[in-house]
Amino acid sequence: MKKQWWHDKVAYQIYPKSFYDTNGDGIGDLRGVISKLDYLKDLGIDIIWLSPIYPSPFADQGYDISDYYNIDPRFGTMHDLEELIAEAKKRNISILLDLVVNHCSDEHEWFQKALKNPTGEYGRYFYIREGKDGKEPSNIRSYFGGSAWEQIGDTNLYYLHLFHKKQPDLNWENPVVRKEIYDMINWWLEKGIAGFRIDAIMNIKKALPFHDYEADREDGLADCRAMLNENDGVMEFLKEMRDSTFRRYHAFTVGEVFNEKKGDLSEFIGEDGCFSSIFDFSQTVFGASEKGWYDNQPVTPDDYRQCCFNSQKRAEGIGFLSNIIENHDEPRGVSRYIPEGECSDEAKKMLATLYFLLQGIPFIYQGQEIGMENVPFDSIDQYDDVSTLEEYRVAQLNGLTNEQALEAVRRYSRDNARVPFQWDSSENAGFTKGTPWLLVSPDYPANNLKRQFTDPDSVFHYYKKLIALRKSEEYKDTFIYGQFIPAYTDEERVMAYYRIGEDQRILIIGNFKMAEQEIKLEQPYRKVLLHNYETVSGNGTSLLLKGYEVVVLEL
Ligand code: TEU
Ligand code: CA
Repeated sequence: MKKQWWHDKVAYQIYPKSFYDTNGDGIGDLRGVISKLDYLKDLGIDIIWLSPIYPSPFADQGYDISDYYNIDPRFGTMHDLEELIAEAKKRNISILLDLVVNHCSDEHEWFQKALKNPTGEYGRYFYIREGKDGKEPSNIRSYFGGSAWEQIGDTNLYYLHLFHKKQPDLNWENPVVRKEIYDMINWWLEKGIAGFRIDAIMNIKKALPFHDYEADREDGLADCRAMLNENDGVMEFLKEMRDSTFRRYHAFTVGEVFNEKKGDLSEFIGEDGCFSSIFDFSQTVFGASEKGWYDNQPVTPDDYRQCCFNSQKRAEGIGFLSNIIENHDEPRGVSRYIPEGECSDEAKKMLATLYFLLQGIPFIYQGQEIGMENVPFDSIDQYDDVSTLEEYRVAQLNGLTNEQALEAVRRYSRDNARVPFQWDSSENAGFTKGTPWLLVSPDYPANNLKRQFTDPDSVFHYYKKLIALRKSEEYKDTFIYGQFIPAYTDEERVMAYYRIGEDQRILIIGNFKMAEQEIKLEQPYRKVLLHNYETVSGNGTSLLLKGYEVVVLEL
């Protein structure tokens, strides 16, 4: 595989609104990010992905952009962003922005002009269609619930929004729109950012002409994915975008790609692929029900292992996936993948090790490095996230009591990951001197960075060691380019694999349960590279793993 500058990097996602607030308005800001650069450098981070910081009405927390060329005043100024890029560069850290171009905000100038003249030049920037017999042009459902079509005033015209009604979809079939987007991307790359995380990008290609699909719920609508699955040709847009923008700058791009078709992976992340990488979402979509969150099936340790191993196989020899346990759209990984009641510091360290040493680019989501867990919200009114509110309604509609519906959204709400970062034990977890925009998780007095900093056995210090190991001169080649081979797959609730380099053989093994587990080694080990307990038990040829013990061994 041809080596690329991003292959050996460790990335960190910042959700700016909840990272660190410097002016007391309760909202995290760019100066907050600047002030924590040394912290991130010390942790071992090379790449920072910032969730959207552009002007936005915040109908979907900044993923509804009203001006692609500016910074929302709540986050700061363009000068702050330039300073952030420059300060990051001094520390050898690259900045990625979030590229949200499937849709913009309904408050974007383009859409405002389109509303004034829906059949004119700007009308063609969007998907505007006539209604059918006084109803929507087709029966597709938006991701956030309800029809994906919104009526324009009292006309017979409707515009398409696959997400919130304040997020009208941009018409990628229109070459003028594509040119606007590519110009904007290049403008940002010129500013010195290293690339982008690319939002919801598989949605840009619609199956035209629009038509009805078989309804899949009682609302008579069909999941919009039925429409998306029907089309071909997204790759033409993606390659055109790459050639007009990223490729010219040697930019790093990571696509939010959910449903690439079998065999397509090399077109996405191969040497001539449209992106540098795409996220591996196989664990996050596992067990997801078409009916809604209330019907999702939990991911067992063996399912988790299977998802990771399948993805490793799928990408083998093709390219680098980006590996995560969580992001701003998902519950906390430690609350999701570690079975209920078993979430200890040891278990958190084990999960960290198991995903981090897979082949690919590891991403850490803010707070993950201190083991932040899901939040015990105790009322639906405490949630802000649009998709949480919709899933609560769907659960109620399907006969769940309010308490059961709350229980269901508590497991999956995006707000689990969106609450403020827990810096210390002072009021509001040290996140703000004002009133935080979203509840602070009540566990912050016990779990916060300051406390973990002083404890050498903390999850935080473990993450530092894990990152350092992956980047160490001695082992990095094996962790980055070494072959991946599953191990001990017959053992239940054991997740283990080898990474094999030129003349190194490393075993990563985790006991994904409370009970002890004996493991026969294929050969005696030479060295313990990382471990979440003080001592390794067993004799030279076997290991006796304690509950949630993980160990990285050089054989
Ligand atoms: O998410 C795209 C996405 O496909 C959604 O299905 C998302 O996983 C779902 O809403 C979770 O409930 C991206 C962003 O990451 C997300 O924050 C935005 O809301 C969305 O695009 C629209 O821009
Ligand atoms: Ca602020």
